[in-house]
Amino acid sequence: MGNGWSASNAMYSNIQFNNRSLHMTDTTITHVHGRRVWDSRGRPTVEAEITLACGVTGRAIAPAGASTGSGEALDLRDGGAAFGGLDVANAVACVNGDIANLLTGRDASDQAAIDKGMVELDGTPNRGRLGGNALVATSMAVLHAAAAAAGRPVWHYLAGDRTVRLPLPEIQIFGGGAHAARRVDVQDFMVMCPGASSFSEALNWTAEIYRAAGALMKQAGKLQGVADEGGYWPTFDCNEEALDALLAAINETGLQLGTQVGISLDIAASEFGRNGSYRLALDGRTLDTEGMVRMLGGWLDNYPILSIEDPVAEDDPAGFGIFTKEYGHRCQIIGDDYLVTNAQRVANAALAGHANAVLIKPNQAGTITEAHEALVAGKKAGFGTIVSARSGETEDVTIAHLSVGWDAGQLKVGSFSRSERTAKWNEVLRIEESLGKQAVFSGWGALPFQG
Ligand code: 2PG
Ligand code: MG
Repeated sequence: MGNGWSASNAMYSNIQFNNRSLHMTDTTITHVHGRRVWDSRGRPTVEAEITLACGVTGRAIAPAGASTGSGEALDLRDGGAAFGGLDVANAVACVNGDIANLLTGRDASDQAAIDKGMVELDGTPNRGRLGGNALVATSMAVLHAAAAAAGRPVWHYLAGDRTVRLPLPEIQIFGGGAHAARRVDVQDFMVMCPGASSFSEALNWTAEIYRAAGALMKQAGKLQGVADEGGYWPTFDCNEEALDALLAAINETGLQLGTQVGISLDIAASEFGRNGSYRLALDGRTLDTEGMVRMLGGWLDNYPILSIEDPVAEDDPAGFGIFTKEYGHRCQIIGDDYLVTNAQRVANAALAGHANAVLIKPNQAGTITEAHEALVAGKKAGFGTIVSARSGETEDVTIAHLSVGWDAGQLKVGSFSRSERTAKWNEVLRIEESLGKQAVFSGWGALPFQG
């Protein structure tokens, strides 16, 4: 299967084969190169390129969040006047300097040792010295190089002989929150199609919903372009109006609510809540934890919602506990800002009953190894595991491979427009095609409750 996969049939495979017949050859790192490239918000970011003794090269680009958890690995930004202080010259210099010195001569196939070495070299709890952006780009590039040396696509290199499933996609229809100037409080209004029979069918259904939502917005005179992740700009007067519009769009397609298609929300409550106090921008209300739980519970009763991410803020573990106890049996409850792709936090939350799913963002952790540890901790706890993009993305498709190779079950990438989003969906389509009859779609089985 891996041998049938060629870099040329992928739009951006991150892998360059200098000699396609090479397999399991010398995986010693001979060259590490960092460069500045640009992300989907037009901001600078870090690309790393790793060359091995056998001649293959792996390449990867760091993404960037806007609604970040305080416990995330810190991106190293230059400050100053240029590009709003967001330049990454220092992070690129770290790749070309300290990181290159550390990794040159090391074995790329020992990802754990590579990542441990970089974390130790950084020496800070938040990756602030070398930069989470420098680390994650390098860590992912090492993975791509090792996979290329093995002659396998990344997902297959990671999975080995284990069975994998194609992920259930979580796709944004309306943007909001920090990705749309806080036009509405909720950050992501998304759909999930667990009733589809395949990954590609789930995309077909979502495409129809996305189209219908755009047409309805246009009809209502409310179409005003798209937000950061490609979901329609949310010209709504209240959060519920967005939910109603989403329902109307799904109904237009004739798909069955609750059995074929459901709604998924990322409340991203850390963006408007602190110390148990939540200020809603739309109507000026301030809710306490109890009020938030009641409002979201009301939405769960009135709409076919299958998943809610960060229902309360990262500093409100008690709120996570109350919400999970009340609704965890019928809804996926995801910790993002709260769990920040950290294995220890996931294990603690599972013990305390504080969520039943975890978002896996490699750049929150800083390295591939740590992101994988968080995913394993989630699986061990029976959590849903969702590999996720950031709101600032690029053509890099690494996460598509992680979602399949790690058998995460779910993938969240943003909307159904903008090439940095469709690059990921399209890459999973290619993987699905390469699997042929062996392709299994996770569907309902990916969710941590009985659908
Ligand atoms: C999130 C992500 C993606 P950001 O909160 O889950 O929607 O946003 O990358 O801005 O943190
Ligand atoms: Mg989130």
